[in-house]
Amino acid sequence: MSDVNLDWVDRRQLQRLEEMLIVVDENDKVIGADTKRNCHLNENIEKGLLHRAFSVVLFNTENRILIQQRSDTKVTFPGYFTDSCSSHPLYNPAELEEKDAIGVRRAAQRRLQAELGIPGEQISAEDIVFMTIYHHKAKSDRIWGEHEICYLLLVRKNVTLNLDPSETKSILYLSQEELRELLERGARGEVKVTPWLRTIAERFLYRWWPHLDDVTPFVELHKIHRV
Ligand code: DMA
Ligand code: MN
Repeated sequence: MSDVNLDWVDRRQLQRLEEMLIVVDENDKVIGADTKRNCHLNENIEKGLLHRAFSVVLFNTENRILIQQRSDTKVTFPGYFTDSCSSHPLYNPAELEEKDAIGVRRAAQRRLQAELGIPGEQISAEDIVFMTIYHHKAKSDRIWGEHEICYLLLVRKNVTLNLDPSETKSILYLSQEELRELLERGARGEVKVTPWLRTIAERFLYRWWPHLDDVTPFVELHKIHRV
């Protein structure tokens, strides 16, 4: 590991590399645990290592989506514009619990508080709707990347924010048209946009957006989209 340069990463992000994540197979069956560090090294991903994750898309009551710009000191995808909050459930009993995806929804509540400072009482696990799952792989740089079975979670709520600068540099609330423009600027290389934000928008969000009052027809609990 001595050849891995982490000079730009802050201390808290370095400590978080020791978190224990949930290792799964391609059908999301739990097969073990490994560190956040090992799960995100391309050399392990190339051998098939896959972990459980989640993406939250948070809309306010004006139907604008919260987009965050990741901190410049994150290990993967620093400074990129991305979904509202993405992270991983940890390998502990509360976050491993699979009934109604409650473990993943608990993890989402924890990270909405940690990254964006949303008070726990403003978003309960019941406010977090499990929509579907996608399986994605993406390189951040030569060393680091993602390979995840990712639960896509939707929240529609007005919330108060208090950003943690080690996680999140800034946020925007965008209309559908403004998100399209951001992705176009990303495609032209004017801003950096995470590959999974583009995937989520194109595969799911543009279809859901006109129906945010009732997204239940779009819920696909037993499907894993391969993207
Ligand atoms: C990982 O997100 C999850 C996805 C869906 C790419 P992340 O790198 O923001 O994780 P964390 O916030 O735990 O560092
Ligand atoms: Mn990950």
